[in-house]
Amino acid sequence: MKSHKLLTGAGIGALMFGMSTAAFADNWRYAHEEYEGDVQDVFAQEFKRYVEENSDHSVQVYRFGELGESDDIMEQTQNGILQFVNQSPGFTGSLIPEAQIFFIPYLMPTDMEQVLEFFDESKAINEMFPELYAEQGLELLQMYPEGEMVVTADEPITSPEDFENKKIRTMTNPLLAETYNAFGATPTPLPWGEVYGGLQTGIIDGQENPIFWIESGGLYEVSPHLTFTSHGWFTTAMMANQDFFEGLSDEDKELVREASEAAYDHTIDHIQGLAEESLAKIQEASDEVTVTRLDDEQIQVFKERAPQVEEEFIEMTGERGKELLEQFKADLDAVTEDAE
Ligand code: 6CS
Repeated sequence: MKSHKLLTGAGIGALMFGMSTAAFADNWRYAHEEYEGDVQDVFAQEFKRYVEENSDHSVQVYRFGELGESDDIMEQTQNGILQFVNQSPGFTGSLIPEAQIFFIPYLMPTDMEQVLEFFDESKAINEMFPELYAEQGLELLQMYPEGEMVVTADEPITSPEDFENKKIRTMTNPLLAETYNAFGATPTPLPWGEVYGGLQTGIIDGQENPIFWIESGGLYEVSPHLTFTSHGWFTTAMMANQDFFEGLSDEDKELVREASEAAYDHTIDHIQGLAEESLAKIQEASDEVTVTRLDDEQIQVFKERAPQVEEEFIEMTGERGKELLEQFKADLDAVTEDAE
């Protein structure tokens, strides 16, 4: 009786599922980690536009805070409550340790064109990472950079000595904490929601983020000394719940892939010149802000501390991490050699 009931239920489910993919318009839920007009929102809105203009489906976009913190929206996606999520490796690093590769300092070049070419062509990004995400039930659709990381603090930072006794907020992955340990600071991992208040009350003395976010989140108001350290890029990733994705018709799978391509292209256009515009807005809004750009000699002192973070990455991720790192470096070499 029970199995008969189950079969009937499954049959009805299959029927409904078939109908929903073939005949009905679906409403897909998509959450990201940022606010209106920020880079992840630009991506999500373009994805939504493409899906809605090219199908009968609709996409409901949830921004930061509407469904919780970054870890909450990832959990909701893995549980199938959300169909799509944009979560940055800064947070995914605790779920997929290899994603922490983006936090090995001075691995990526500073030149934006080279960085963009790397994301387009890298085997590590486009072939190896999808497999790692799939192990967590996630269909990785795009990885993309948002901007170069800039440190903000209560004083300008030019050397590891300046970082001494400074509590620097990091996203919640262990390798990024290692980077700030290596830089001479006291790393303080926190979710995003606690950063502005933490800086305001002095619980933390500084943090790192791309300039557009320092401007849009008003971080410069409470952490006015900006240092360009050239040590890395804020990278993010957009993905789908894999069971949901695999259950789509071929036509809808293609639609989702094309929409994520369109969103990627649109977002890459959006980030060109964004850092310069955001810095100009910050300088317009505040007389207190200082901008320090480390020179080659100062950068060298921080760079010398990168190998210990790389070793820690291999320690945390083993053979697979080592293979990923080798491919990542080969892909980067290909891009930087092209430029020579
Ligand atoms: O620092 C953070 O936690 C946030 N930074 C950016 C640029 N996007 C979302 C993330 O939560």
